[in-house]
Amino acid sequence: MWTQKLFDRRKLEVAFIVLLLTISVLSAILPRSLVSADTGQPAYAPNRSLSPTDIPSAPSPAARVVISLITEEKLGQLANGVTYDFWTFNGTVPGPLIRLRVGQVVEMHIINPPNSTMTHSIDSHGILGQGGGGAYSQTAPGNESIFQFTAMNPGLFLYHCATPDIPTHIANGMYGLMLVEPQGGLPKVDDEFYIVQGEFYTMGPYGQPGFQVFSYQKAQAETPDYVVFNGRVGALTGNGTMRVEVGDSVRVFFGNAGPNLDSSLHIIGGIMDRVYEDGSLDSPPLLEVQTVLVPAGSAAMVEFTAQTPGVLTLVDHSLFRMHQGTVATFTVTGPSNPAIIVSIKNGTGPAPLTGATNVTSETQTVSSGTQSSTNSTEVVIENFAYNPADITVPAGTTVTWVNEDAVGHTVTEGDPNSPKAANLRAFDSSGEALTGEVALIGPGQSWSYTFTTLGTYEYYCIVHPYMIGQITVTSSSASNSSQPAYVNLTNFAALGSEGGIVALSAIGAVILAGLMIILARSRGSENN
Ligand SMILES: [Cu+2]
Repeated sequence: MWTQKLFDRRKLEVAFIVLLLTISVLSAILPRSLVSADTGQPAYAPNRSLSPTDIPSAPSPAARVVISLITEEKLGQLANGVTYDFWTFNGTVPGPLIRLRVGQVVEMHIINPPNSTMTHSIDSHGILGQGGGGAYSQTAPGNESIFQFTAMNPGLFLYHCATPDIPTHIANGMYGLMLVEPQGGLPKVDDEFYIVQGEFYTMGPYGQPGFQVFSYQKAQAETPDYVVFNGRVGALTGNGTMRVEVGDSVRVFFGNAGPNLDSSLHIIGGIMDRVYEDGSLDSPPLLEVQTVLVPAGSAAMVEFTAQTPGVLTLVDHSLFRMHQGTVATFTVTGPSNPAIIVSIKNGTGPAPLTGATNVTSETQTVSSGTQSSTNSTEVVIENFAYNPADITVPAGTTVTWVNEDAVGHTVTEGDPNSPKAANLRAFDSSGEALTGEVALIGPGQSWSYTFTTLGTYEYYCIVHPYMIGQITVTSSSASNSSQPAYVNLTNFAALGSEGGIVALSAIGAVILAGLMIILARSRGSENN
């Protein structure tokens, strides 16, 4: 009886030790690049981002106009897989661009639907009077307020909800711009765009999938998770890019709703010909401007000319905010202009064979198939961008992405604004279709893919959907028709994880030793 009991006890101990060893080994070998993702039911909600081209082309010529704004609380997308309960004017972030002429009399209707959970209102920085209209427009759910004002001053003005807690209403998306054109109107330009920057404060960190609720604490601490243009990560990149042609005169109505951060508006690759600081349209503009400060609660009208084809990137030059979504792009098409810029030698191609670079020395590519590729090229992932972002390769080319950033990325086929289901992607470094998890190409790691099917492929990074790239695969006499449709050449080289393995193993050993001592003691006391 006693022997039987001891025997059971030992069996239990052995099982327990095996379990602990298994856990230790597993924790050491599991790649740290495995992160959970929203792979089950992707959070879906309508896109509430207002298109930057959704603006009236000219103010109404009428001496008196009627404007209706509906204050709607709407579920929408804050980023891919991230939903948020926006508070809006007319269901979008930003609200509509209100375009007036100076001297115009405006009858303003604020309509708050019955299903709203709170009172809403409007304060426009272009309206004179208490609260900028806020004192005249506090509107309970199911009610309507109407007031009349005269647009006394020309300018580009921010408007926002002015119901307590006012900053909370702004932080949830209730803002837009009111343009009051001067006598004679604005000069005609080829393209106009409407962009408003705003912060979002969520309980979960940037990119955490699913529904996110507002964090009052983070808003009070002024530590946003998202800093976005037009209410959504990636709203103005990828399919949302603003398209212009070489030679176009471009005007941007830019607002900064805050509620906390100032914006250092900058166009990478462009120089702003004219900047109307603080939205002051009667003042002479600043000429030839690199970066303009747009304080929270203000606006700027900027004009530039698209001079060369390519991508111009609009950012807040407090650049780490790019990692929070603060990126927009202009795609400029048309003839190149070598008088302005021309490449003499481009060093971004594959490293020469003789050059011992440490870029790729720490990664190892293991072929899982029999295909032998004659062509290969490299795309570097750096500063949250694919470089070069747009390549054309002959069929049969193996493209290797080398991640030189300090964080992980993916190379995922599709458009981040309308992502494909994992199993429909032509290529995807994340392996999500197979594992249900998003594995990242970690810092220093690389991922390769051989392209054999002709076509143009857009791709992006799942965790930073403003990172976009494009590959065009052209026919090639050298391409071999017997090649498989694709060969996945992958190795997540565990660069720098040796320390992690040692640490994890050490922790496992300490826990194991501790538990064995406890078990031995308890058995000892039992034997006594
Ligand atoms: Cu409100």
